[in-house]
Amino acid sequence: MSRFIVLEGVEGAGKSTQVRLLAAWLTAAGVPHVCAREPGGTPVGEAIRGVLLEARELDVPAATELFLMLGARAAFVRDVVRPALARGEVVIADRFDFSTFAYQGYGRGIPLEDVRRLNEVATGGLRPDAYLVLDVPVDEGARRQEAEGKAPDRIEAAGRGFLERVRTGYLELTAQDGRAHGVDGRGEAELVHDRVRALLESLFPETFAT
Ligand code: Z5A
Repeated sequence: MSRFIVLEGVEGAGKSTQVRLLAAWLTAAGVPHVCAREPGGTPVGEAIRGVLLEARELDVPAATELFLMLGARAAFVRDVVRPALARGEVVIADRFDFSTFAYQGYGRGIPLEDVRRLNEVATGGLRPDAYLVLDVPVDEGARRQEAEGKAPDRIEAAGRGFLERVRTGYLELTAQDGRAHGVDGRGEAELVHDRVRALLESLFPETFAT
Protein backbone atom coordinates (compact mmCIF):
# COMPACT_ATOMS: atom_id res chain seq x y z
CA MET A 1 0.00 0.00 0.00
CA SER A 2 1.36 3.41 -0.93
CA ARG A 3 2.74 5.61 1.84
CA PHE A 4 4.59 8.90 1.84
CA ILE A 5 7.21 8.96 4.60
CA VAL A 6 9.50 11.93 5.27
CA LEU A 7 12.76 11.95 7.23
CA GLU A 8 13.53 15.33 8.77
CA GLY A 9 16.07 16.88 11.14
CA VAL A 10 19.05 19.20 11.47
CA GLU A 11 22.30 18.69 9.55
CA GLY A 12 24.05 15.50 10.52
CA ALA A 13 20.96 14.07 12.25
CA GLY A 14 21.40 10.96 10.10
CA LYS A 15 18.53 11.35 7.62
CA SER A 16 20.42 10.15 4.54
CA THR A 17 21.85 7.21 6.47
CA GLN A 18 18.38 6.23 7.67
CA VAL A 19 16.92 6.58 4.16
CA ARG A 20 19.59 4.16 2.91
CA LEU A 21 18.90 1.66 5.71
CA LEU A 22 15.15 1.92 5.14
CA ALA A 23 15.61 1.35 1.41
CA ALA A 24 17.70 -1.78 2.09
CA TRP A 25 15.05 -3.08 4.47
CA LEU A 26 12.20 -2.43 2.01
CA THR A 27 14.15 -4.01 -0.85
CA ALA A 28 14.78 -7.15 1.23
CA ALA A 29 11.09 -7.24 2.18
CA GLY A 30 10.01 -6.84 -1.46
CA VAL A 31 8.16 -3.56 -0.82
CA PRO A 32 8.22 -1.32 -3.95
CA HIS A 33 9.58 2.09 -3.03
CA VAL A 34 11.35 5.21 -4.27
CA CYS A 35 13.77 7.38 -2.32
CA ALA A 36 14.55 11.00 -3.12
CA ARG A 37 16.02 14.08 -1.51
CA GLU A 38 14.88 17.68 -1.26
CA PRO A 39 15.76 20.08 -2.64
CA GLY A 40 16.29 17.84 -5.65
CA GLY A 41 14.83 14.59 -6.85
CA THR A 42 14.12 15.93 -10.37
CA PRO A 43 16.37 17.53 -13.03
CA VAL A 44 15.01 21.02 -12.34
CA GLY A 45 15.12 20.38 -8.57
CA GLU A 46 18.79 19.33 -8.74
CA ALA A 47 19.58 22.46 -10.79
CA ILE A 48 17.88 24.62 -8.15
CA ARG A 49 19.78 22.72 -5.44
CA GLY A 50 23.06 23.80 -7.03
CA VAL A 51 22.08 27.47 -6.72
CA LEU A 52 20.71 27.08 -3.20
CA LEU A 53 23.54 25.15 -1.60
CA GLU A 54 26.70 25.42 -3.65
CA ALA A 55 26.75 29.04 -4.81
CA ARG A 56 28.28 30.44 -1.60
CA GLU A 57 29.24 33.69 -3.33
CA LEU A 58 25.59 34.63 -4.01
CA ASP A 59 23.71 37.04 -1.75
CA VAL A 60 20.34 35.25 -1.58
CA PRO A 61 17.43 37.04 0.13
CA ALA A 62 15.36 34.84 2.47
CA ALA A 63 12.30 35.16 0.23
CA THR A 64 14.35 34.05 -2.80
CA GLU A 65 15.55 31.02 -0.85
CA LEU A 66 11.95 30.21 0.05
CA PHE A 67 10.67 30.48 -3.51
CA LEU A 68 13.53 28.36 -4.86
CA MET A 69 12.86 25.62 -2.28
CA LEU A 70 9.19 25.67 -3.19
CA GLY A 71 9.96 25.74 -6.92
CA ALA A 72 11.95 22.54 -6.52
CA ARG A 73 9.16 21.05 -4.40
CA ALA A 74 6.46 21.63 -7.02
CA ALA A 75 8.42 19.49 -9.51
CA PHE A 76 9.23 16.90 -6.85
CA VAL A 77 5.55 16.47 -5.96
CA ARG A 78 4.38 16.38 -9.57
CA ASP A 79 7.12 14.18 -11.06
CA VAL A 80 8.22 11.92 -8.20
CA VAL A 81 5.80 11.71 -5.29
CA ARG A 82 2.39 11.65 -6.96
CA PRO A 83 3.35 9.14 -9.70
CA ALA A 84 4.96 6.77 -7.17
CA LEU A 85 1.94 6.93 -4.87
CA ALA A 86 -0.34 6.32 -7.86
CA ARG A 87 1.70 3.17 -8.64
CA GLY A 88 1.07 2.01 -5.07
CA GLU A 89 4.68 2.49 -3.97
CA VAL A 90 6.22 3.78 -0.76
CA VAL A 91 7.96 7.15 -1.08
CA ILE A 92 10.81 7.86 1.32
CA ALA A 93 11.83 11.53 1.18
CA ASP A 94 15.00 12.97 2.69
CA ARG A 95 13.37 16.29 3.79
CA PHE A 96 10.08 17.91 2.72
CA ASP A 97 8.02 20.86 3.95
CA PHE A 98 9.03 20.66 7.64
CA SER A 99 12.46 21.75 6.38
CA THR A 100 10.92 24.88 4.89
CA PHE A 101 9.07 25.72 8.11
CA ALA A 102 12.19 25.02 10.18
CA TYR A 103 14.85 26.74 7.99
CA GLN A 104 13.02 29.53 6.15
CA GLY A 105 10.40 30.03 8.90
CA TYR A 106 12.12 29.55 12.27
CA GLY A 107 15.65 29.99 10.90
CA ARG A 108 15.31 32.93 8.49
CA GLY A 109 12.30 34.52 10.22
CA ILE A 110 9.73 34.39 7.40
CA PRO A 111 6.26 34.29 9.04
CA LEU A 112 5.09 30.68 9.29
CA GLU A 113 1.67 31.57 7.90
CA ASP A 114 3.31 32.88 4.71
CA VAL A 115 5.41 29.73 4.41
CA ARG A 116 2.28 27.60 4.91
CA ARG A 117 0.28 29.44 2.25
CA LEU A 118 3.03 29.31 -0.38
CA ASN A 119 3.94 25.72 0.43
CA GLU A 120 0.34 24.79 -0.25
CA VAL A 121 0.76 26.12 -3.80
CA ALA A 122 3.88 23.96 -4.31
CA THR A 123 2.38 20.75 -2.90
CA GLY A 124 -1.19 21.19 -4.12
CA GLY A 125 -2.14 20.20 -0.57
CA LEU A 126 -0.33 16.84 -0.62
CA ARG A 127 0.80 15.88 2.88
CA PRO A 128 3.06 13.04 4.00
CA ASP A 129 1.54 10.16 5.95
CA ALA A 130 4.28 10.60 8.53
CA TYR A 131 7.23 12.81 9.37
CA LEU A 132 10.02 11.05 11.27
CA VAL A 133 11.97 13.85 12.87
CA LEU A 134 15.44 12.70 13.88
CA ASP A 135 16.66 14.76 16.77
CA VAL A 136 20.31 15.27 17.73
CA PRO A 137 21.88 18.30 19.42
CA VAL A 138 23.26 20.81 16.89
CA ASP A 139 26.82 20.14 18.16
CA GLU A 140 26.47 16.41 17.60
CA GLY A 141 25.25 16.95 14.02
CA ALA A 142 28.12 19.36 13.33
CA ARG A 143 30.65 16.93 14.85
CA ARG A 144 29.41 14.15 12.55
CA GLN A 145 29.72 16.38 9.51
CA GLU A 146 33.21 17.50 10.49
CA ALA A 147 34.23 13.86 10.94
CA GLU A 148 32.97 13.28 7.40
CA GLY A 149 35.21 16.14 6.19
CA LYS A 150 32.24 17.91 4.56
CA ALA A 151 32.59 21.68 4.04
CA PRO A 152 29.55 23.68 5.22
CA ASP A 153 27.20 24.60 2.36
CA ARG A 154 25.68 28.09 1.94
CA ILE A 155 22.85 27.44 4.41
CA GLU A 156 24.96 25.63 7.03
CA ALA A 157 27.32 28.60 6.94
CA ALA A 158 24.53 30.72 8.51
CA GLY A 159 25.94 29.85 11.93
CA ARG A 160 25.16 28.29 15.26
CA GLY A 161 22.26 30.61 16.31
CA PHE A 162 20.50 29.88 13.03
CA LEU A 163 20.87 26.10 13.49
CA GLU A 164 19.61 26.30 17.08
CA ARG A 165 16.46 28.12 15.85
CA VAL A 166 16.02 25.41 13.23
CA ARG A 167 16.24 22.68 15.86
CA THR A 168 13.76 24.53 18.10
CA GLY A 169 11.48 24.79 15.07
CA TYR A 170 11.63 21.04 14.50
CA LEU A 171 10.78 20.34 18.13
CA GLU A 172 7.79 22.71 18.03
CA LEU A 173 6.54 21.45 14.66
CA THR A 174 6.75 17.86 15.92
CA ALA A 175 4.79 18.69 19.07
CA GLN A 176 2.05 20.42 17.05
CA ASP A 177 1.48 17.98 14.20
CA GLY A 178 -0.23 14.64 14.73
CA ARG A 179 1.61 13.18 11.72
CA ALA A 180 5.02 14.01 13.17
CA HIS A 181 7.01 11.63 15.34
CA GLY A 182 10.22 12.51 17.10
CA VAL A 183 12.97 9.88 16.91
CA ASP A 184 16.06 10.00 19.11
CA GLY A 185 18.89 10.27 16.55
CA ARG A 186 21.66 9.54 19.04
CA GLY A 187 23.46 6.20 19.19
CA GLU A 188 24.71 3.89 16.47
CA ALA A 189 23.02 4.18 13.07
CA GLU A 190 21.71 0.60 13.33
CA LEU A 191 20.11 1.40 16.68
CA VAL A 192 18.40 4.47 15.21
CA HIS A 193 17.25 2.31 12.29
CA ASP A 194 15.64 -0.12 14.77
CA ARG A 195 13.72 2.83 16.29
CA VAL A 196 12.61 4.07 12.85
CA ARG A 197 11.55 0.61 11.77
CA ALA A 198 9.61 -0.10 14.98
CA LEU A 199 7.79 3.20 14.59
CA LEU A 200 6.81 2.52 10.97
CA GLU A 201 5.69 -1.02 11.83
CA SER A 202 3.45 0.29 14.58
CA LEU A 203 2.06 3.22 12.53
CA PHE A 204 1.42 1.33 9.27
CA PRO A 205 1.48 -2.42 9.93
CA GLU A 206 -0.22 -3.24 6.61
CA THR A 207 2.71 -1.69 4.73
CA PHE A 208 5.72 -2.19 6.98
CA ALA A 209 5.18 -5.20 9.24
CA THR A 210 7.30 -7.94 7.64
N1 Z5A B 1 16.62 23.12 3.12
C1 Z5A B 1 15.93 24.27 3.45
O1 Z5A B 1 16.53 25.22 3.96
N2 Z5A B 1 14.60 24.32 3.19
C2 Z5A B 1 13.92 23.31 2.59
O2 Z5A B 1 12.70 23.43 2.36
C3 Z5A B 1 14.65 22.12 2.27
C4 Z5A B 1 16.00 22.06 2.54
C5 Z5A B 1 13.95 20.97 1.62
C6 Z5A B 1 19.91 20.36 2.28
O3 Z5A B 1 21.16 19.92 2.51
C7 Z5A B 1 19.89 21.78 2.85
O4 Z5A B 1 18.73 22.43 2.36
C8 Z5A B 1 19.74 21.72 4.35
C9 Z5A B 1 18.36 22.29 4.62
C10 Z5A B 1 18.06 23.06 3.42
N3 Z5A B 1 20.53 22.64 5.03
N4 Z5A B 1 21.61 22.89 4.99
N5 Z5A B 1 22.60 23.16 4.98
P1 Z5A B 1 21.66 18.43 2.35
O5 Z5A B 1 20.56 17.55 1.91
O6 Z5A B 1 22.90 18.41 1.57
O7 Z5A B 1 22.22 18.20 3.72
P2 Z5A B 1 21.54 17.72 5.00
O8 Z5A B 1 20.13 17.40 4.88
O9 Z5A B 1 21.89 18.73 5.98
O10 Z5A B 1 22.25 16.33 5.09
P3 Z5A B 1 23.43 15.86 5.91
O11 Z5A B 1 24.35 16.85 6.42
O12 Z5A B 1 24.02 14.86 5.02
O13 Z5A B 1 22.74 15.26 7.16
P4 Z5A B 1 21.95 13.92 7.35
O14 Z5A B 1 21.42 13.40 6.07
O15 Z5A B 1 20.97 14.14 8.40
O16 Z5A B 1 23.06 12.95 7.89
P5 Z5A B 1 23.83 11.73 7.17
O17 Z5A B 1 24.37 12.14 5.83
O18 Z5A B 1 23.04 10.51 7.25
O19 Z5A B 1 25.03 11.59 8.20
C11 Z5A B 1 25.99 12.60 8.36
C12 Z5A B 1 27.28 11.93 8.89
O20 Z5A B 1 27.02 11.34 10.16
C13 Z5A B 1 27.80 10.77 8.00
O21 Z5A B 1 29.18 10.75 8.06
C14 Z5A B 1 27.21 9.54 8.64
O22 Z5A B 1 27.98 8.41 8.39
C15 Z5A B 1 27.23 9.93 10.10
N6 Z5A B 1 26.14 9.31 10.88
C16 Z5A B 1 24.87 9.07 10.46
N7 Z5A B 1 24.16 8.51 11.46
C17 Z5A B 1 25.00 8.40 12.51
C18 Z5A B 1 24.83 7.88 13.83
N8 Z5A B 1 23.67 7.39 14.25
N9 Z5A B 1 25.90 7.96 14.66
C19 Z5A B 1 27.08 8.48 14.24
N10 Z5A B 1 27.29 8.96 12.99
C20 Z5A B 1 26.26 8.92 12.14
